Amino acid sequence: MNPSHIEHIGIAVKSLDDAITYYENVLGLKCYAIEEVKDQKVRTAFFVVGQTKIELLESTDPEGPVGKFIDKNGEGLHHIAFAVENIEDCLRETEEKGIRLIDKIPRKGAEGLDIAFLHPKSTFGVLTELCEKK
Ligand code: CMX
Repeated sequence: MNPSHIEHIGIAVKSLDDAITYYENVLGLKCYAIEEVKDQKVRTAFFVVGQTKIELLESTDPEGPVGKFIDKNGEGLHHIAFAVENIEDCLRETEEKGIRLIDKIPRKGAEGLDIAFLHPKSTFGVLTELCEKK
């Protein structure tokens, strides 16, 4: 798979506005985009740090993945996303190696990237996302 870099780190928050204030006023980062991803039931806010982004995730539905995560764990680190090339090949190889896929076929995520998730029960407890900019 050989990812080129960590594309982003996803952080689940209760309030996008409150969390943006922290990232801007304390860390001095600038939120450059807010986007709703309807099929994932989240609103996202993005910051750049070097080659990596921080993606804040606010749930728009308690039954969505982030809503359920916060209900169970509270706010915090939700997933890590690796930038890859040929995401379809990566998924096929990953499945052949016995890793459980959440998405067998890539779908469109925030910022128009092709994305797919690997199940945290197969990846040592870390929800893992592969993403490709096409
Ligand atoms: N990190 C680590 N473990 C997680 C997790 C996470 N983010 N989310 C859930 N889990 C664990 C749970 O703790 C639970 O573990 P136990 O069985 O030991 O209690 C197990 O996975 C099952 O969790 P669940 O609460 O029953 O939830 P579901 O099985 O319904 O869903 C998951 C879990 C990972 C399959 C689902 O959240 C999913 O499909 N995630 C991928 C999509 C996503 O997260 N979208 C939001 C971001 C979108 C974006 O970035 O644009």
